[in-house]
Amino acid sequence: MDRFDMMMRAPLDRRQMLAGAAAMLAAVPAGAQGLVDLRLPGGPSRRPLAGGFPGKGEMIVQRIHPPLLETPMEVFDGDVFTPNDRFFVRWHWSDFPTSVDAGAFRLAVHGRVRRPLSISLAQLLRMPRVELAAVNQCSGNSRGLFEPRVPGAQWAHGAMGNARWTGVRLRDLLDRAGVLADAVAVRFAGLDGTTVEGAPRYEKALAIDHARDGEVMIAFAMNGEQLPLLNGFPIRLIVPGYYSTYWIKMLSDIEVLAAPDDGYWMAKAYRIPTTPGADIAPGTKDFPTVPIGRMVPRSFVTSLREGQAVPLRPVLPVGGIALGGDRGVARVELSADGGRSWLPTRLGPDHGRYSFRRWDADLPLAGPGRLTLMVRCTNDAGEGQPMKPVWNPSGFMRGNVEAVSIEVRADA
Ligand SMILES: Nc1nc2c(c(=O)[nH]1)N[C@H]1C(S)=C(S)[C@@H](COP(=O)(O)O)O[C@H]1N2
Ligand SMILES: [Mo]
Repeated sequence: MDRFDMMMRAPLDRRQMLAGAAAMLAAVPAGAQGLVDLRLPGGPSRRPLAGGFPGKGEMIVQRIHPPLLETPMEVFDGDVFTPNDRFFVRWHWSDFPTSVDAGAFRLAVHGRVRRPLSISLAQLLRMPRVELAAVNQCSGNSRGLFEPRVPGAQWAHGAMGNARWTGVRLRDLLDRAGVLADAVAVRFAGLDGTTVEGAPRYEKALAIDHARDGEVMIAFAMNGEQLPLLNGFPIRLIVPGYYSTYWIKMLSDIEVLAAPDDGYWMAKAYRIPTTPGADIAPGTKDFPTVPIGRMVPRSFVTSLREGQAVPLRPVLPVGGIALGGDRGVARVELSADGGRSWLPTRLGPDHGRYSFRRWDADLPLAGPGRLTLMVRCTNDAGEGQPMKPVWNPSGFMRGNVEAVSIEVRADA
């Protein structure tokens, strides 16, 4: 028996109970530790910072019903792997189980297959395992920075996180079920229902070749531990390089389809303009769309926060994280003059093409005054980050160069 068997065996006997579930569903937990200013340009910008959500440390509370919890930016400065208890949370409907009986749990595989399956966690744990580092990022991460403002969760940059995922290949499971020749797509759903009569449950689909690419996986562990319930205990789908709208949590149903999924969440929601970068002019009507897919390169300063004062010294250490989208990070550059000149940075260890990568640089300081730092990532396909933000009515796929202003003080 290895450590994952041990880890999952505990909840096979005991339910993973949510002691704090009542607190979560009541109001901002009594443990509200204050307010954080997300510096959003288009509306109220302060949010409560609170601990007390099940399995979670201090988080930025965007919403309670359903829970939308954002990771504070300084967490990303600690490690390229986001701790499970600080990992962001997003649900579409509040109707998800507050406890899951791991012993009774089954994952169904059905539809266009020769042998429909009902898989227990114990069976899943006996299958060949894979491990992969990958960033889970909401399509609407940084939406709160869109100008003009768009409706939806007003996230700053913390609707993302990076973890080491352990699980089984989706392909292996599909091969066991025996996919029929007429299969074109695979649809996924979790244990969550809806809270509105007649509303569509949350479901997403992948094209059959994508589902069978050997990288898409079903994870039962995150950073070596079982998944926090709010992040999808006992298992979730991992779609490396793709926005997390596809990363179905509490995955319980896999249906192989003979036609593309025409359900609400594929046909109506999570669609982007077909233009480069999903960029259109505000107010544009009736533009063609496609389902959102791969992520774009991004990079962030995490060692300094907006408005921070630093003492004048010859060289200022600056650091942060980058992701290449669906490719590895080739280089990260730093500018302190509004993007006119760029300095190379040192890259930290490479944890694979889908992971965050640490970068660090030594910035020479000329004297006191205000400095605007900008950072840009180029991935190993040569794709970089534009200076100008994109705009679309859903607030998806922000990927432009971000800026942080600091104050260099002779007297600080
Ligand atoms: N079952 C289920 N899975 C889901 C969702 C959901 O509402 N229900 N939301 C998706 C979206 S849009 C996001 S951003 C991620 C969030 O993952 P996290 O809460 O683990 O950070 O879950 C995805 N998987
Ligand atoms: Mo999302």
